[in-house]
Amino acid sequence: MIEMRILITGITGFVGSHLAEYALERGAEVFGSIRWRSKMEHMEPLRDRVTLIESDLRDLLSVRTVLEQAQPDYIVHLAAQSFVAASWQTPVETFYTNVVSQMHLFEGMRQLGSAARFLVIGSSEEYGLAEPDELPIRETNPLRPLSPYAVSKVAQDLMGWQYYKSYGMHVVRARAFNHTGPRRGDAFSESNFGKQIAEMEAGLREPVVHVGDLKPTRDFSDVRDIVRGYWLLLERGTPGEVYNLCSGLEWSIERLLNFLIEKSTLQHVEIRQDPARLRPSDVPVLRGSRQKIESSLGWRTTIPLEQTLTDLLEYWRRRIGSRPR
Ligand code: A2R
Repeated sequence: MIEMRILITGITGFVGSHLAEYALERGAEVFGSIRWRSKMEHMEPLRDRVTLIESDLRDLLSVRTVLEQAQPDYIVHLAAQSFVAASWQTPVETFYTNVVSQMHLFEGMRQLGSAARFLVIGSSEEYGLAEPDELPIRETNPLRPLSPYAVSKVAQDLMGWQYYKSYGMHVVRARAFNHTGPRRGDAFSESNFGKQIAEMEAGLREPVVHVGDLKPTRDFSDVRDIVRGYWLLLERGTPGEVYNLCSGLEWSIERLLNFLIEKSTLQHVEIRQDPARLRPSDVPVLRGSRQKIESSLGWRTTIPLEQTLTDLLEYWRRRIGSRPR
């Protein structure tokens, strides 16, 4: 078997660390771009098995150096300002990080004549406002982004299409719906709830969960299913095409929270809304159609969300438990 060389930008993040693990299991040689100040926590267990390259994705020369060193067959561009809520405070930074870094990768590839397969990481947030009669959301649905983050993802997605069309580059576009699991950043609601609950169980905070809007519904998958889907898209996705990755199931944020509370050892928990956690405009409903990727490539989610959330809570319990008091 030929050993694939994969370059993962954003390898230190939530998805990046899971993808690196999966790629290693598949026998790939894994390269990751990092920043000098990147948090290395998720990299510790993998450190001896991956090659980390310090770089600045906002600098074309630096990106070229990464490409030259990694000589990748596959590139997955996960580096991003990944948090929707933060994008309201930092719209320019969000756009610049997400969009310009991808353009540098494409331009670097062109300059070096790289024939690598490139996976663009889009998001269900690109669909934004979906009317009830437009559900489940297919790849052909209109894009009505409702946040600076969502606009940056639309730009990344359409840039992928343009580089495929203009230069014949092997670009596949993924639109991943929400995904979670162990190592999810604590800025994200479900992970934040898990962390708060684990801290309450450890007696580190009063039994009050601080929440934002609990009404929106989302289509959640397990991150371990998502990275398997990403790998499949690199192997067998049709260049230029876009694919939803989703479970097709809808959970409200409230249901997620209640599930985590039920899983906890706590007798009574107060739920308190924190106005700072509300957004200027939020997407009310996201439920995807997984028909395209399932019928063309045979991918579907395998891990029920109940299992994912249980693993997420366990992750926080382990972390909180090991914290010095
Ligand atoms: O913050 P760091 O240095 O540990 O690296 C994060 C990286 N990142 C950047 N890398 C280079 N230049 C930047 N300006 C920059 N800003 C952030 O992106 C980290 O390795 C990664 C983001 O990790 P998470 O926040 O955990 O995001 P997650 O959930 O892994 O999202 C991966 C992709 C993104 O495209 C999302 O927009 C999408 O999936 O949902």
